[in-house]
Formats: sequence, C-alpha cells, structure tokens
Amino acid sequence: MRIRVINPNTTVAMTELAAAAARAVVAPGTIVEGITSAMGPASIESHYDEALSVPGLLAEIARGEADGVDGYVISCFGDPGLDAARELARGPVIGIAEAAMQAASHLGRSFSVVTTLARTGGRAAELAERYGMERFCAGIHACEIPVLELEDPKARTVIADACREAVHTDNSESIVLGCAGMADLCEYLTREVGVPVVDGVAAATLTVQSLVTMGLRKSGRGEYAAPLPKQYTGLLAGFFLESQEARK
Ligand code: 2AL
Repeated sequence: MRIRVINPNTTVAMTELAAAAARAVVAPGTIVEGITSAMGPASIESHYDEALSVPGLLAEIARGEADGVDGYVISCFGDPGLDAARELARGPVIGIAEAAMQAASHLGRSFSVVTTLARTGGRAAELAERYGMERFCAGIHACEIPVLELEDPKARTVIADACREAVHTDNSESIVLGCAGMADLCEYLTREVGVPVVDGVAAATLTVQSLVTMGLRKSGRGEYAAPLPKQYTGLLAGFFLESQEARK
C-alpha cells in the first residue's frame, strides 16, 4: 500500500521529518511518500497561513488520485482542508490532530495539547470540539516557538518544560504534540515527561494503514462525494473540475 504524508507547508525539511516518523511505524510493505506542497506558506501558524495552504494541499490530493495512492495524511496540526481533501480522495484522508487526539483518548482520561505559538491554540480547541474530544482535552499550552524554529537544538528542552507544566497544571494523563515538526521529539519527550506523548504523524499514518488494510475507503455517499464540476477562475483556474465520471 502507498500512503502519502502531505506537508501542507512548503518547507522540505519538515516533510522529511514527518515522513521519517511515518516510516518508523508502518508495516513492511507499506510505502510512505513524503510530499511537500508546491505552493503556499513556509509554515502554518495563523488562520491566514492555514487558508492559503489549502489549494496546494488539494492539488497534491488530486495528483495522488491520478497516481493511485491508497490514503493520505495531512501533516499539519490544524488539519487544513480535511473535508475538501476527503471529497477528492477515494481512500482515507486523516489529519494529524484528529488522529493524535483519538489515540490519546484511548490512553488516559485526559490529554493536554502542547503547541507552537499560543495563537494556534484556538484552532486546536475548535478541532477538539469538532472531533468530540473536549471531554478529554484538559488544556492547550504553547511553547511559543515558531514552527520553523523547532529545529533549533534548544527547542527540545523548552518543549519538555511546556509538557511537564501542562501535565501539572491540567492534571492530565497524556500529551498530544501540536505540530508535525515535533514528531522527532516524541521519544525524548516520553522519557522526559513520564506520560504517553502522542505524535499525530505516526498516529494518522497508522490509522490510514489500518483502514486500508481493513479494505475500508472513503464513503462516496453524501457529504464527501466528489464535488460538483464547475469552473474556477483567476489564480484557481487550474482547479477546474471535470465531470465526476471523467475523474473515476
Ligand atoms: C503546524 C504544523 O503541524 N505544521 C505547521 O506548519 N504548523 N502546527 C502548529 N501548531 O504550528
């Protein structure tokens, strides 16, 4: 099976980091392809960034469909474009926030999200609500490190401190990492913090792998059916959709 881990920001190093986290957990025979969006923001840490990341993500889903890919991971914690991506794909599309929160809900009664900048916390809260995870989400904490500075060797101790503080303040039982760029710190943080630490990239990749292994595909009935064909203009002219028949 082929799973594409799509990084909706345009930073190749982040794609490689996420693809490595995915490859570390998949079964033999599952091929993970890391894909960097060809257009959009270098990192996603505002609603503006998130909105402008969606066309590039959807272009990659369309390309994946043409290439016969089995399923996709949206490798950004805002789960940008998740519903739209599902409309385009035949296989499962899983966001790292939904997968991480759901995995954490199996591990304890409560989790804390540790994210990058505080301004991304509203989106995380909205997603917890959307996924029915508010009951488990005890708090959302920021380490105030911008996405592209997570690579700095000093970042790991700041994030570990934020995780310990979150567990203490929220009295929570696990941690959900709030950025794909934290995936490589999961083992280190688990050792440092002493509670399960969930990386959404690994969780989402294995969710896709499980669904495809079970022979389950996206439902084409109702809301996630292929979008109606219509003209798109201006910069989005390339997103013109042909008839659904032609795309099957
Ligand atoms: C993210 C993420 O996962 N990728 C990105 O560019 N921004 N999340 C975040 N909380 O900043």
